[in-house]
Amino acid sequence: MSRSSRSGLRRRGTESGAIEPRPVATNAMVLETGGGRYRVRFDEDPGAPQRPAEVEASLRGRLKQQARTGDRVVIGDRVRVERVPGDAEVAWAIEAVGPRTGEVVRRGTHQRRAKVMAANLDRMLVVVAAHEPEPRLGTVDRLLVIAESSGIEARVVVNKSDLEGPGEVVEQLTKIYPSLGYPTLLTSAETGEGLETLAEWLEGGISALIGPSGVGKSSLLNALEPSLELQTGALSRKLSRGRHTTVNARLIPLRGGWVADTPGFGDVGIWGIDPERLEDAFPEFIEPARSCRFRGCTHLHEPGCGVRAAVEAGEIPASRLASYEVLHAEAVEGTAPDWS
Ligand SMILES: Nc1nc2c(ncn2[C@@H]2O[C@H](COP(=O)(O)OP(=O)(O)O)[C@@H](O)[C@H]2O)c(=O)[nH]1
Ligand SMILES: [Mg+2]
Ligand SMILES: [Zn+2]
Repeated sequence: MSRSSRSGLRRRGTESGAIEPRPVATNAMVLETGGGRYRVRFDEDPGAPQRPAEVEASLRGRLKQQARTGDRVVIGDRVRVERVPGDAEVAWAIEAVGPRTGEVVRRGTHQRRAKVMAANLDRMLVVVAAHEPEPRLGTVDRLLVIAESSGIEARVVVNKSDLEGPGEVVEQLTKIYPSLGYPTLLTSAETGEGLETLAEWLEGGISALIGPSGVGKSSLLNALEPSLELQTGALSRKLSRGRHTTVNARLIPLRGGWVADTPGFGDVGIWGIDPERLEDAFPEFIEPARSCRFRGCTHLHEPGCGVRAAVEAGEIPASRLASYEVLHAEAVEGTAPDWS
């Protein structure tokens, strides 16, 4: 399936919360953030054998000014880290942030400001459960749009394949998404089904598992790497939240790659997508949209719409057009439901 360029999908002038990136020579990647401290991992460098592999760093100068006004350095960021001169203790500071690709943005809770969750993601795995919670096609579409609008390769994971649900939606999931070009995998953290393929999907680069609470994202990672001991179960999460436990955003090493573990990464609203560019996040709309009678057809109500004709002809699943309509309205409003 041919994929269009996703650059320009974002509304121009939308504040992404990103620190102004500069083309700098970076030497490290941010692994963990929280409380104004940043754990970074240096790139391998034979010329710097005395340097530790990982250090905790603070932000320096201009970056700190920006950070105070809400901009942030996030996990996955490529950074330039240097020793702070004249410090008795060995101290390190982030001096600059490199340009980002694959930046994931969500709406901040109770605020109209975008929040960058992670930078430089190579792929997103949209995770739903076959049962408990019941899968919804609209949720998958929403999360795929977030991946597409960030220019990130996306795949679909249907976990809890061991549970007997109504089955009908699972059948739709495994039929619809592969036909749209999204590889789709059935997994079970309980029986181990699909885990070897999942491990292959996570190999190399930075991945993020996104999806509603309780679908088994943490369980899947634990099943692949038991030493992670990630907390699982909706109940325990609520308890920890009540105790004001700070959970940092971090990158977890897994099978030669990295997986983003970010609080609040599960339920995301779309942010800053230009309604006119939303169709670009629906790759199967591109071809039929060429035959829309009107230029700039929104595919909502115009006569002679090629996309709606393709839906009527059964070439595009009706659920995709329904999701497009919901997300288009949200993009126009510039808001998203608060899922927390
Ligand atoms: N039957 C079954 N239960 C699962 C599976 N994966 C996770 N669970 C259960 O679903 C609940 C939520 O899992 P969790 O990993 O915390 O979901 P997360 O919120 O997406 O990280 C836990 O009680 C898990 O034991 C699975 O493949 N099969
Ligand atoms: Mg979890
Ligand atoms: Zn149209």
